[in-house]
Amino acid sequence: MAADRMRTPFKLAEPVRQALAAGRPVVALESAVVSHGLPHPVSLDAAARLEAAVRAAGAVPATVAVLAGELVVGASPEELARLVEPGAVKLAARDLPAAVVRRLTGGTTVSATLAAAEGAGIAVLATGGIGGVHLGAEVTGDVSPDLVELSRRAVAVVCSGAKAVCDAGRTLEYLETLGVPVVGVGTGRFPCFYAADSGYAVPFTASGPDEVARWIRALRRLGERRGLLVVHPVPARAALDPGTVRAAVGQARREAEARGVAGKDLTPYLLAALNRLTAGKTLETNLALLEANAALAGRIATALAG
Ligand code: PSU
Ligand code: MN
Repeated sequence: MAADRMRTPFKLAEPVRQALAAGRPVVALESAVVSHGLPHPVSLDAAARLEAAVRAAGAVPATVAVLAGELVVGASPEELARLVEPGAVKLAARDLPAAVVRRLTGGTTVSATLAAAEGAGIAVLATGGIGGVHLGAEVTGDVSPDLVELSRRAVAVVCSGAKAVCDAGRTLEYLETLGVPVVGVGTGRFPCFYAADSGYAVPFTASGPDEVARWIRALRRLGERRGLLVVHPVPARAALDPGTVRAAVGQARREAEARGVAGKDLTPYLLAALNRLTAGKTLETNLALLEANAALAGRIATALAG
């Protein structure tokens, strides 16, 4: 047991362990969206819906979280409930050692979830939007560690582009610099989270989950240990008008600046502000795209296992 622990510094839930051992499809889900991205208690309900969407696509969900210093891959509903309690923190990849030493409890961002997924041998991860190059990064230097982690973990990430508070063009440039392949599913455009088109094209379009699975296999055959960014636009029925989003993002950023919000507190602050400024519309859209991305990730994992 002790030796086991040293080889696998995380707790693998039994259904996830069994699926991985049998070569059945598994999808990793981040949990910063539960602890910090969505209001409580809606966020717990959303976590359950994302897991259900993965299951409906034929795969096993593995929501990653840190509970009292233990990295858990495949958190139970009871474990996830601890992420909406006071004191739960937002954990990026670089925060994991601190979380272990200080026995913290928190939601993992895409960067930390990528580290856990690769360690567990999970090939596909789903999220709403990755962190990217923030608007104004030329001054603040705020570039999400999600991008760097994507370039060094052999995990495909399904998302609706970068969060609306990011600069889509600069995010795409940075992904190119890092050597992260980007592929659109059912779109030739880089999505803008709440809106389907950021105004930028993606380098390649895949016809569906089977073709994405072929991309993942090709990366492996090439001996690459880097990720793949799979972008999937928000479902049309839930998409918001880009102009409305841009105006709300501008207002939210001005508020954050006036209050001196920065660093990893910025994203949660902006998301909450957007929800308030759009009278809940961004929340509805966020839930719709999260669910659609979880379902697509499940289909990709299934195609990869088949
Ligand atoms: N997208 C959302 N809600 C979120 C996030 C993304 O709709 O809460 C989270 C993800 O966990 C992502 C993180 O990895 O924000 C990025 O944060 P930062 O910009 O601080 O790197
Ligand atoms: Mn940041």
